[in-house]
Amino acid sequence: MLTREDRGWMSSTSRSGGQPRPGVDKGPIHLVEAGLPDQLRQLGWDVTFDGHHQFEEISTQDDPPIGILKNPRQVSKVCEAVAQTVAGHAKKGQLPLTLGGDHSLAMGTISGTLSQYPDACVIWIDAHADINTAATTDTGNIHGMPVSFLLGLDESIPEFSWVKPRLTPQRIVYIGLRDVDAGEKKILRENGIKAFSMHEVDRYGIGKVVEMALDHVNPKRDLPIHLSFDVDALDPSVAPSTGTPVRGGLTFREGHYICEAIYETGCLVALDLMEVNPSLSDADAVKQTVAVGCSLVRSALGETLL
Ligand code: Z70
Ligand code: MN
Ligand code: MN
Ligand code: MN
Repeated sequence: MLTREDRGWMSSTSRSGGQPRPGVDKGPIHLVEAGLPDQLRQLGWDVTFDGHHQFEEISTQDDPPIGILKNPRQVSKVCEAVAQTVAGHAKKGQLPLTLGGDHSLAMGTISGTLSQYPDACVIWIDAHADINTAATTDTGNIHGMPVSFLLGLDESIPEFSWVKPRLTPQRIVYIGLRDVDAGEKKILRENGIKAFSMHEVDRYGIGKVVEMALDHVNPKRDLPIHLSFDVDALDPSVAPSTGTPVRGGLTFREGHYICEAIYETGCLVALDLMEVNPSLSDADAVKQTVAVGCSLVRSALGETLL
């Protein structure tokens, strides 16, 4: 497992085709300009920042909807490129940190992680389950669908056939859910996928929830962990600058506790921070959201309170 002496690798993916609101592609630039690379160096990480991947060679033109799925070819190609990049860095023993961008990118990051660590488990922190299929999506926004492609639940779209379903329903767990579509609830139930909604966070407290989540996907605490954190899991009062804020979310400390507890396992091999959208609110809200985003990443990479 990685320690602080290992090299960290940071990348940002400035793409937003998986959702309709402009600006989420600018999230990473703000996180980096706020000083995240140096903050991680101060924690002892040897950070290599790859630069802001724009994937300019991947066109946003000539990409008509498939069914109601928006920008399907563009999203697929960007994710495939991200998967190769993440896999390449993981192969070298680096810990890939991917800043989004919208959450469809997790198809790429998690595929990349699984190619190097086939037994990895995924901890998905989000207000949403992002598990719609082409048959269940109401919006056609692919950022609401990455988990279904990762699990191989939707094989109807050839553009996403490169996503080899190496993730199994027992190897993913959710924390923070509170805005789940009816079709998604059915998919979660039918596949026996474990999810801790805000209801469970209220009932048990975040400490117990993280312990139960880890007991489910990683009972012996010996499997590699990919943490995929959608900033909209946090309450909008904590992280306002995101495309789909949903009230009743995680507090500042609950979000940080999750990151700290996962770091403490020593099993973290890859990290995503997604859906920071600086264009959706005033400057103070952006500053607050970016600061929280940086601080979540620091917590997941070993910052302690004492
Ligand atoms: C809805 C859909 C979603 C993030 C919104 C919303 C999905 N279930 N995900 N914001 N991050 O469009 O499928
Ligand atoms: Mn690189
Ligand atoms: Mn999400
Ligand atoms: Mn979300």
